[in-house]
Amino acid sequence: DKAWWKESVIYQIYPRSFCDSNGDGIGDLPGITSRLDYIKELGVNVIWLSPVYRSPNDDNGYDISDYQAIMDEFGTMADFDKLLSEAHARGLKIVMDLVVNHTSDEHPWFVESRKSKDNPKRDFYIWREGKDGKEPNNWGSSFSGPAWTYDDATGMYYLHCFSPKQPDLNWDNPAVRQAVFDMMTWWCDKGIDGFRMDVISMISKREGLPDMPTNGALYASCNLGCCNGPHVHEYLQEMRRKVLSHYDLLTVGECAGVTIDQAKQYANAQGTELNMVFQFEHVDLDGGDAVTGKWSTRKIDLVALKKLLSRWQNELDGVAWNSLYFCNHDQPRIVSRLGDDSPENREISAKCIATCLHMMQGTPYVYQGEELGMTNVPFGPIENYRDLESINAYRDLSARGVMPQAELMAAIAYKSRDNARTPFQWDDSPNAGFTTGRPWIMVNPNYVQINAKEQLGRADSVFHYYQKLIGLRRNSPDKDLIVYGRYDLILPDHPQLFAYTRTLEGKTLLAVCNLSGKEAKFDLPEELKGRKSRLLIANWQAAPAAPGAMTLAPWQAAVWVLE
Ligand code: GLO
Repeated sequence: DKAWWKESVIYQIYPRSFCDSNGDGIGDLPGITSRLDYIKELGVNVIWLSPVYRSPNDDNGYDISDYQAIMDEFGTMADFDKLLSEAHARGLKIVMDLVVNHTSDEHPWFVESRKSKDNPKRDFYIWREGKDGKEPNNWGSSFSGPAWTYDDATGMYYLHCFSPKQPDLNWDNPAVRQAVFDMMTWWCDKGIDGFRMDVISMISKREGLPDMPTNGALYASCNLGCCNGPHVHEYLQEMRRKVLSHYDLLTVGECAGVTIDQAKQYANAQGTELNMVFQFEHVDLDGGDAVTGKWSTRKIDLVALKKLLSRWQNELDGVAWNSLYFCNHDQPRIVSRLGDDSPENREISAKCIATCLHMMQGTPYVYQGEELGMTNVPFGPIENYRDLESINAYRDLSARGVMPQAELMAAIAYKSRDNARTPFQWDDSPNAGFTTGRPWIMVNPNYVQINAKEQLGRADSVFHYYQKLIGLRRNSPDKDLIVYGRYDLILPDHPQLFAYTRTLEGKTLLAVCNLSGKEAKFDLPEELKGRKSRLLIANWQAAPAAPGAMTLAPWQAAVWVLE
């Protein structure tokens, strides 16, 4: 079935780093409002805002102390209402981040909960007695250390899958679910257009909170005890009935640990839960082992990536719906990760990666700066990082001597979430035009070369290439083919080319992307020969009007339509 959220392209904003209007070095809501025309020009129709709620900022707003107030540094509720109406006036929808696996420890619910064992809010969180003077089980936090913190007031431990300042809510308590649903309803009544649900696959913990395998690490990953737990689908169906079904929303669940089979349920075409999920398998392809976790400089294997994404494409077709993403506020920059961020190849490889992703079936997400080919950041010493995941990993892994120091720093430089969080590069003025003050995190020094102003003024920029890709999907004669066409991988074992077709009602789209720094030979498969063809988009001038036997230069990508 057709749906507007299947035909959308989403632009993710990390408000802290997008645009600062008042010179305090921190991005804010009026800053975003002042840049809506830029977003409109890119051609997307939806904005996803990372959290803008009141927060002590232990995890940059993913630790919320008041769901119905705006973070002081970002402005006021009046600023939010203005942003919403200005966006709507431009035909842009606003999707909010919904962070309800946990709250801040400064949320009034937790402030009450920790006071006494019989406090009415006690069961809003997950409290347990210690075991033999230690934590109640062996689960570890995603941000290093144990997933439990001892609280003096009552002599018990509370569970936190993330930082100790992010206590997990107890979703088994119907009062918690109702409180969350009421809050969501309040936002929906304000007129927002959807929710991106933070780690929503983790809300239902395994019965009895049992020890889980550590696989040689200090703690068992809390994902094992929390992801896709026994009641998660039941709770999401309840959310659908009580809230989501009353509005016309885009919903996407961030689903750590989700498999294809589970995604078929979360994002089922009957619409009983969510529209789509963010899966992690493809961004986990360059991880380390159970001990080092994500901290590794290993490169993504292209053949593995192709097979994996193709499986998601084929298996969800008709029964669920895919999201398409390489970048977000938790991922390093894709041009540095999968492409080549050297001055010679940065733009062409960024365009090649974009082509490959945007011509697939699913709803594409563009993360701020991705459309400029923004790169990873030469942070240098650990003092220049701001992200608690990176800082904790540095402390923990170096104290335990898990890897040589140089290797650890290289892995953090390559994988840190801060790579995505440096200020948006607006122009080549000081601080990249992001702020007139001192930015809360360093600016990537390459802003002098890589910035929006320069790219808006140049026809062959990465920005204009994204604009074209988005335009093809949003409003072109080939729109339905791009949005709904069936996906088939070709040349599955080719080590350089990511090539596939999309088919709908006798039309075939062919995408050929040389995701490598070497020339690659391509020949048209027999079954596609002899058809009338036209070039849809390519990242080099002399791309042929019809695909045939050819040699693609490094990072070349092109898309044709065969009728
Ligand atoms: C990814 C989130 C991340 C938050 C975490 C805790 O997992 O997007 O940024 O730090 O979920 O809320």
